[in-house]
Amino acid sequence: MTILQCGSRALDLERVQVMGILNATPDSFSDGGKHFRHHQLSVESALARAAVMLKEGASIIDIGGESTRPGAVRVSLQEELDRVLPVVEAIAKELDVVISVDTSQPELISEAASLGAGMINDVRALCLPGALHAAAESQLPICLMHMKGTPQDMQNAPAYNNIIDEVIAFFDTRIKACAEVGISAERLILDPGFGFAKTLEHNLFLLNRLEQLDRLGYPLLTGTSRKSMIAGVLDREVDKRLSGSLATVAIAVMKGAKIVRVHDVSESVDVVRMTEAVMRESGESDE
Ligand code: 7PJ
Repeated sequence: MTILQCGSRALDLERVQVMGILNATPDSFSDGGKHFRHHQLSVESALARAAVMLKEGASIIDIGGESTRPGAVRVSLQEELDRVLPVVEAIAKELDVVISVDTSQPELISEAASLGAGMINDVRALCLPGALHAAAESQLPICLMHMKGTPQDMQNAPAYNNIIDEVIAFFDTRIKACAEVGISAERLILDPGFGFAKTLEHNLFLLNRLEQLDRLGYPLLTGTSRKSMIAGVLDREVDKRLSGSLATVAIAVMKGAKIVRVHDVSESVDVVRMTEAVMRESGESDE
C-alpha cells in the first residue's frame, strides 16, 4: 500500500489519482479568466468549479494563481496570495478533497498549509529562496517539477544532450536539497514538466520513456492536459485538444504515472479507470 498523507487526508496511490486544475489566474492559456468578473476573482465561481471536479472524480484540486505558460508575465507575491488563499480557504471549508497549491512562493506555501492545503506543487521545485524551508515546515507532500530556466525564457531553444539523464540529475539534486532540510523521500512526488523548457520532440520522448523515471521509486505526476505538445501533433486549438489529452493520460498511466493533472476530469477519470483495468488483468480466463 502506498498511502500519501496530505495533511488530514490520505491518498491511496495504488490507484491513479486525478488532479483537477483550478486556475485562479486571469490569463492562463486554456481557461484563464473563467473565475474572474470585472478583473475581480470570484471565489464562489472557483468553489463551484472545484465541486464539479470533485463530483466528476478528482481527488485533488490544484489551485494556481501564477500563469506559468511560456512568456507569461510575473505576478506580484501579494497578487498571488490574494488570488489563491481565499479559494484554498473556501474549498477547505466546503469540500472533502485534497487541495494542492501550485506555487513557488514560500509565503504562499506556509499560509496555504495553515489554511488546510494538503499538497505543494512547485514548477520551480522549491528553488526560490525560502521555499525549501517553508515546504519542510508545512509537513505536506511536495511535487518537484523539472524545468530549465524560467517560464519567461524556458522555450528559447531548449536543448539537452540526454534529456532523461538531465531530468534525473535535476531530481537527484532537488531530492538531496529536500533531504537536507528534513523533507523525507516519502513526501516527494516527481514530475518531468511537460512543456516546460521542452520541444515537441522532448515532450514525446519523455512521455514514451516515462517508465525510466518511474524506476527512481517516487510517485510520478504528469501534466499534459491541453498543452502545446498536443497541438504540435494534431494542430488543434486549445479547446479541441481533449482527445489528444486523453491519449497522453492513458500512456502516462500505462508507464507508471500515479497522479494525472487535467482540465477535463470526468473524461480523464474514465480513461484512467479503463487503463488501470487493462493493467490489472490477471491472465485468468475460462479459455
Ligand atoms: C504543470 C504544473 C505540470 C505540475 C502547470 C499548464 C501550465 N504543475 N503547472 N506539472 N503545468 N506539477 O497547466 O499548462 O505539468 S501550469
